Amino acid sequence: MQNRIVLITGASSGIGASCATLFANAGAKLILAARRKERLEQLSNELRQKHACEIYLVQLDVTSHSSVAATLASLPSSWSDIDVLINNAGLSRGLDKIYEGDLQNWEEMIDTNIKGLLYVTRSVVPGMVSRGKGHVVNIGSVAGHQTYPGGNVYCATKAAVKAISEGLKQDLLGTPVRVSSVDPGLVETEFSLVRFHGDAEKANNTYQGLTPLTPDDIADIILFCVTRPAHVNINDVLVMPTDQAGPTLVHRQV
Ligand code: NDP
Ligand code: 8X3
Repeated sequence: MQNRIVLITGASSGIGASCATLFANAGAKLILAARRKERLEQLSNELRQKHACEIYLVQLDVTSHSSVAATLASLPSSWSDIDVLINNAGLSRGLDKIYEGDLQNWEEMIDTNIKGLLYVTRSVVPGMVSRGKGHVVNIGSVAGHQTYPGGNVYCATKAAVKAISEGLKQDLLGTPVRVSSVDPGLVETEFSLVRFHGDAEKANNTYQGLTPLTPDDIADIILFCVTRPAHVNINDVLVMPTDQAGPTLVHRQV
């Protein structure tokens, strides 16, 4: 990864922040994107001290097509040739039945997980094609493989990510640009806190009595995917905790 330029969306927390740490350790140059700039600044200060790595921060809301297009088009020339795009920014909101669902929650999930991922991809991939190198890693989910009760719209967004990863791979056939989807089960991050709008008790219950994956586990898999030889494309990795066998099939110690 030495001197490779890696753009990570949603780098202010969880899986994205772990990717920043592991890729910095591997010698990459990092473009870190998220809405919470102060979080990115704190992370980049820590990484610069530990790894002396080069980091470029962008405050970015992936749901805004105009901001995504303008921000990525105006990267300094020394940062514009992105080698690896990690489309990680995403969220879930609520666990309501569809017929009782909150439209604002739906809009936010669809705008972030599907449209945001598409906007960033649309801005970055043409450069990869014209330079003849690049790797896109989309963060899907077990939720994109199997729908669970209350997951409805979130699961639909991750099923869309699965379809987009497959479609992008097909569209890039004949170019050297690679596409991988990394699809985790339960990972302990701020994900559940966001899903339950800051209700820490509900969020903690998600991981009660089991050993969840850590964000570093996922970052490690992403790093593995992008460091295979150029002729190897890992299409999809479905990864769960040992204590999980499906979205709702979980072993908890009581
Ligand atoms: P976190 O809540 O810890 O991190 C989510 C990240 O996404 C934050 O950095 C947040 O940054 C960013 N983000 C959210 N909305 C936007 C936006 N509009 N624009 C830019 N960045 C945004 O959760 P995770 O690390 O767990 O989630 C990362 C990805 O992993 C998501 O796509 C999620 O769906 C997926 N995933 C998570 C699993 C889990 O169990 N945790 C399992 C399977 C998949 P900020 O708020 O600063 O903008
Ligand atoms: C996150 C995993 O099972 O909570 O995508 O939806 S799950």
